Amino acid sequence: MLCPFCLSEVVFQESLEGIKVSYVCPECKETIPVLYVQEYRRYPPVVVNAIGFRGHGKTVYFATLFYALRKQQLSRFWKGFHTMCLNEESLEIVQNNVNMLEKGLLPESTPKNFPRPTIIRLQGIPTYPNRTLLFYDTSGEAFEKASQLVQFASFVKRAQKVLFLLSINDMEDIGMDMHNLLNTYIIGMSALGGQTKNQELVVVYTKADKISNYLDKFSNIIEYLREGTLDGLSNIKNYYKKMQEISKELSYFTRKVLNAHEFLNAAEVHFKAVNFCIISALGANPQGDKLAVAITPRRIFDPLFWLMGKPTPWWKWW
Ligand SMILES: Nc1nc2c(ncn2[C@@H]2O[C@H](COP(=O)(O)OP(=O)(O)OP(=O)(O)O)[C@@H](O)[C@H]2O)c(=O)[nH]1
Ligand SMILES: [Mg+2]
Ligand SMILES: [Zn+2]
Repeated sequence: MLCPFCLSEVVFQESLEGIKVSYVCPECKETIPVLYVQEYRRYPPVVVNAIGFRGHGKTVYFATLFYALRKQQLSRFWKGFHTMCLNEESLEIVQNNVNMLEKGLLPESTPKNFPRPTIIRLQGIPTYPNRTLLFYDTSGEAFEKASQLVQFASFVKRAQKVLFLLSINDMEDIGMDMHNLLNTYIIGMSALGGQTKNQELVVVYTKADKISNYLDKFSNIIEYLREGTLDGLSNIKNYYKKMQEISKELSYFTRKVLNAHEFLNAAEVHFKAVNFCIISALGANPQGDKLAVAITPRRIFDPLFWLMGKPTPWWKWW
């Protein structure tokens, strides 16, 4: 089983103290949530990662995702849907993020260290099997140098799909910055002994509310964003099809508008697949470190669906 703290493949050690059962990782000695171990096969883990430069929206994205999963009453669209935090620490993180956003506050820049995961189960999304999501968020500084990535972001090696979060307005030389991030990632992964060829890359353009000037010829994408986050969720199969369409348009946008030719060419060679999506976690530009209006996230489930893969009818799960 995958240890959520050190990401080694291990057999957890069980110990009984009176009637209390606990599990410990033999590698990192962390205590593992009991439900994680006992129901590992029913809720397999997915490594949710966010790779990107400082200030490009990684932490805010995760915060709004926790907010949406907890507060947007998704069971209106998906009968039986619910989330479950697997330890106290994760529940606290989720609650703190929800409270913070409701008060109109934003998270601080993330310190550079090997992150502890936020562990959340998802259950009841139609056509998707149950999953345990392991969210890892570290400082963008960890992605500026391959040696830093190896030290602070080695969780990427265990990810089947990797999310590159890129804020177009926060890059000086877009094509080169994108290419540099990819290059750093590829060197880091090779130093970790990982194979990017076995991974899928998902490029997530963040802060979409700030890039309308880039998108003026892409009315389909503007309309898709305008419709919000919840539109279309009740029909996952169609939702996924639409995501694929948007991905193709964003690939074209990356080549023709952003001129990120080398990034695209290199990504296609080094990854099993490359897909694109676009989000606005906040829905509007904040004023300093505060929100001027309540958050209205746009399309923030798309990266999550790309991570979880193609929806499959339940009879094909076996
Ligand atoms: N307009 C707009 N601004 C955003 C959005 N998301 C994040 N921001 C702004 O970007 C800032 C940085 O976002 P973070 O999520 O903290 O960035 P990060 O990638 O985690 O940065 P590090 O932790 O330093 O690596 C926030 O404080 C917001 O001001 C968005 O959807 N729209
Ligand atoms: Mg951060
Ligand atoms: Zn461990």
